[in-house]
Amino acid sequence: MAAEETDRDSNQGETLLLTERKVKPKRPSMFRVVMLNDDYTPMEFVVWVIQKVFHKAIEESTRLMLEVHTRGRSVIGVYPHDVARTKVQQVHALAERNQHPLQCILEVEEGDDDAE
Ligand code: TYC
Repeated sequence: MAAEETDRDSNQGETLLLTERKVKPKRPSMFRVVMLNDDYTPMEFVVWVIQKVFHKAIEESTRLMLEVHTRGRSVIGVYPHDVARTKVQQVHALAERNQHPLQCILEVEEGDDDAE
C-alpha cells in the first residue's frame, strides 16, 4: 500500500464522525398485581376490593380471593406500570382505612419486550 494512501486512511487531523447507537434501557412494559394472603382480612372484604379496584365480576372476584386464600397468592391482573402501581396504592388505601392487613405487590411480567 502506498504511503500516501495510508495517511489518507488514518484519519489524522480530520474530524471523526462517530455514529452513535442509542441503547435506551427499556422499562418492562407490563406488571402483574399479585394479591397476598393473610390470616386476618375478611374474605368478603377481599372480594369487594377485587371488584372495586380491578373491575372484576363477583364470581371472578370470589374465585380469585379463594385462590389467594388457598395458595397464598394470585395474579389479579396485568397492567402498564402506572396503572398497576395505582391499583396497588388503592388496595393498600382501602385496607388501611378499614384496618385490614391486606397486601398486594407488583411483579414484572417477563417476556413482554418488543421483538427487534
Ligand atoms: N385468609 C383470609 C381469611 O381466612 C382471607 C384472605 C383472602 C385474606 C385473600 C387475604 O388476599 C387475601 N379471612
